[in-house]
Amino acid sequence: MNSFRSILSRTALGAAAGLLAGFTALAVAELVAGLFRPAAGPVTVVGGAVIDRTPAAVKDFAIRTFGENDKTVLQLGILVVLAVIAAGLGVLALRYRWAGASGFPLFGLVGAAAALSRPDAGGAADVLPSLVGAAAGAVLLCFLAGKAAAVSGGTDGTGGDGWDRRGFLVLAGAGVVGATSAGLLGRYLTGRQSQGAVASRNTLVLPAPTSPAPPVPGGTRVKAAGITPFTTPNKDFYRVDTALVVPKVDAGTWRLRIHGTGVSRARTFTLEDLLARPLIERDVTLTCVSNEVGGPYVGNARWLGVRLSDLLAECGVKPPSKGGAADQLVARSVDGMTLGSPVEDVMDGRDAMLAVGMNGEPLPFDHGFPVRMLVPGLYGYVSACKWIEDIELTTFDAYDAYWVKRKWARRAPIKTQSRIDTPKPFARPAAGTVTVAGVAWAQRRGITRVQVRVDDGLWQDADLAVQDTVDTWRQWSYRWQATPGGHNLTVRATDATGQVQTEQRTRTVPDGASGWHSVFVTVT
Ligand SMILES: Nc1nc2c(c(=O)[nH]1)N[C@H]1C(S)=C(S)[C@@H](COP(=O)(O)O)O[C@H]1N2
Ligand SMILES: [Mo]
Repeated sequence: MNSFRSILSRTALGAAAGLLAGFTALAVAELVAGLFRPAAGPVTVVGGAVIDRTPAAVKDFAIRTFGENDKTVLQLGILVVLAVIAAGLGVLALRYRWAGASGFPLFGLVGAAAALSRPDAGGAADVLPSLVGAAAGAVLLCFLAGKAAAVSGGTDGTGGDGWDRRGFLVLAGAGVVGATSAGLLGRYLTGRQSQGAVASRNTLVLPAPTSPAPPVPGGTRVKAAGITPFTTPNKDFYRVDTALVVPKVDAGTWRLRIHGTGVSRARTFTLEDLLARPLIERDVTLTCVSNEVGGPYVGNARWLGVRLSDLLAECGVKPPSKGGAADQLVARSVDGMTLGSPVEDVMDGRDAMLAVGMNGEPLPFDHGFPVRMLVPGLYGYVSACKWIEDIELTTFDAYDAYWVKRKWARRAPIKTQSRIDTPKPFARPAAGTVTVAGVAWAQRRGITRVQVRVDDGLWQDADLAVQDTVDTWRQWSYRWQATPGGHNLTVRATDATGQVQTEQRTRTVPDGASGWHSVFVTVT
């Protein structure tokens, strides 16, 4: 009898079998990944492949909407899609066992293709987790579908044959327990592989700089509640990258290769090599090209590192202005990311460095341990390669780096920007004196003036805090005599070349947002 209830319970049974098989597939894949290649778990590689293919506009939307949770949202989305598909395959498998189960290998192939398409793909180990996981899921689904078919074969859908029902439940229960242990074991193995890296970071002692940063001058910090601290603590420093699994690199086995066009003496450096060299320490404000006007993707830290131009000069590299053959330096990370910087900028005397320290400690893993690149004045995506392992000298004509292939500009100096940190949008301050304060930046040029405008009034000069260096942001404040009602506060900065921050609003794509930051408040 195909009563509605029996169809319903058959469907539920099939969906449960599919979900269990899907869960098992992922858990087994996790185990295989843990054994052979942690970065090749199916959700990680599919997520990575999605990120690689995300158009600039969608990426910006994701960053805008989900902020730094964008990666979690992506992975949850993938899991939900997989769950729905697995449940569907389970329902299908009750009727057409092989058709339903063969869906799994199909998705295994999708996972394997995604893995191979990742820039850091290395071969067989990359496809293994998806393929083995899918095979496990398919086999389990065949079994379960057989059992479930027998269970739901009863006349009224309640299952006439007690043994089969018990058999199904036992098998399903064993599946849950087995898959969960496999998944946990995989996670454990992945964690163990990074223990060497964690230990190498814990035991790393950073040498003192040969050229210390001058102390931050008195008066650099504005005293106003709600203003961004002048130095961004590491834990609060924004993070922008494509890595779903943060690379854990062992400092002991880390190498950096410098080679390519115009490199007369190609070399490979160990971390010890770098630490034995003179180290510079500098305050530098790093900015992301995806930062909207008023956005949070900017931070200032005290970095310790090796001067990059010295290293390049030793390898025989000359900037184009001195007859060098390469105009682009392509930095490559252990996860296959590529970032291209102008050789001229890197060698023009600014403090471009291979950084090993951030605010007095080794780089955090999130920020590129053991070594990252940093070029004052350039947006992160054209300069700040984290987990760097290779520097290739080439030309802009010959090679487009990762983001350039995705519609972002080849060259991207940081635009002059200013931001109101306090009051916050839609704040309700009391009438009287209200401190308006924030930060402004124009790395390499420096900030010479910040002005605030209330509604459509005249531009008023804000008080500038003391400038640390031209490579750092500068704090400012303005004492506003606030009158009751709704008001719009707007800020603009002028850099040391005399250029006033443009009012013209542009989007972040292709070379960074421009326009003025405004905040609406209601004075009570
Ligand atoms: N390996 C790697 N390096 C990278 C990126 C990345 O995705 N992968 N993102 C870049 C971008 S877009 C920026 S803005 C900076 C951000 O550095 P942070 O996360 O330490 O703030 O890192 C850069 N370096
Ligand atoms: Mo960025």
